[in-house]
Amino acid sequence: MSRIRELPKVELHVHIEGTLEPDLVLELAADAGITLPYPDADALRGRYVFADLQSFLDIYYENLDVLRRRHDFARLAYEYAVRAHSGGVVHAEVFFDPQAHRSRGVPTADVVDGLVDGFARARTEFGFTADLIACFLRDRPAAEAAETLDELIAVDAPIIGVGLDSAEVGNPASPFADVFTRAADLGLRRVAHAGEEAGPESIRQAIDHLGVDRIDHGIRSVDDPDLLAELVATRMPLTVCPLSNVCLQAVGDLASHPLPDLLSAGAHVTLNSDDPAYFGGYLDDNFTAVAEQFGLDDDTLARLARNSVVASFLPASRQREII
Ligand code: ES4
Ligand code: ZN
Repeated sequence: MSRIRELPKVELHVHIEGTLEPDLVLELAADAGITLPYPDADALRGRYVFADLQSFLDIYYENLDVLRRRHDFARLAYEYAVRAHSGGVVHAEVFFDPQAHRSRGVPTADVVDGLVDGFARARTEFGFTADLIACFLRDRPAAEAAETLDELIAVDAPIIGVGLDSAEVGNPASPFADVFTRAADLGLRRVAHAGEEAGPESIRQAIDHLGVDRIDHGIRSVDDPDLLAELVATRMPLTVCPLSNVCLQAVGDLASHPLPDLLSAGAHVTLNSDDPAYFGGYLDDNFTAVAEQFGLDDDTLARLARNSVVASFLPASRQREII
């Protein structure tokens, strides 16, 4: 469907570390003299069969070893921007995981400066823009999230918001309430992964304890009609990632994805790629997959694209330009 690429879109749920393509893993490893336990990119890709979120996270964190220098993060950001832009993404609000790099001895300043370098190049070359959202790891202590926020402030990181990601089941949002309140007091936006693997109560916690502006995933809201009605009434954006949900077996297959139920309930749904290097596609691929699976008409596809602009943290003036 060529029309999908032509629709101007904003991507609201993409982990920059999840855009690390196997070819780039190999290239960066060769540059840094790192010996990998597999011979080539196809062998690495062959390991991308996931039973659940944790089995994906294990490989995702392992691959980060090749990202060491500021320049590596610049390359990562630039390559994502090139690919996303080719599919009609004009702006992205991009997650990164400072703790996953700091714990490996990579300074947060190098991570942030590298991402800023890569996106600055994309902006100059083809007008693509990006903003950064720092995610705290929910399977690490809340005190570490607080230290991470301190460090982001200390290095003057140009972030627009904070998020919460990593393993959801068994790691509730409530311990992160204080660090999210502090972020809000600093004028930062707040988002959190919720209702991806855990149930509706996880979404409820993100709203009540973290005061989020958007819910990342949120698909399990369909299991609680009262919650779903509330999300609809408050126009709470959901950053839904269909190919991710299939790959991580959050849904049995694409045909049983709750996207049509969310749409018919009137939820503020946006489509996103999550970790496109791992889940079989970028944003345009996610649009194409659901358009074909559910027979979505052009009006619905245009509505989904428009939702992504409206749910973004861009100023209203830029939103109007994009729409
Ligand atoms: C993630 Cl798919 C997903 N869920 C939770 N945390 C993540 N970090 C990177 N990808
Ligand atoms: Zn995610």
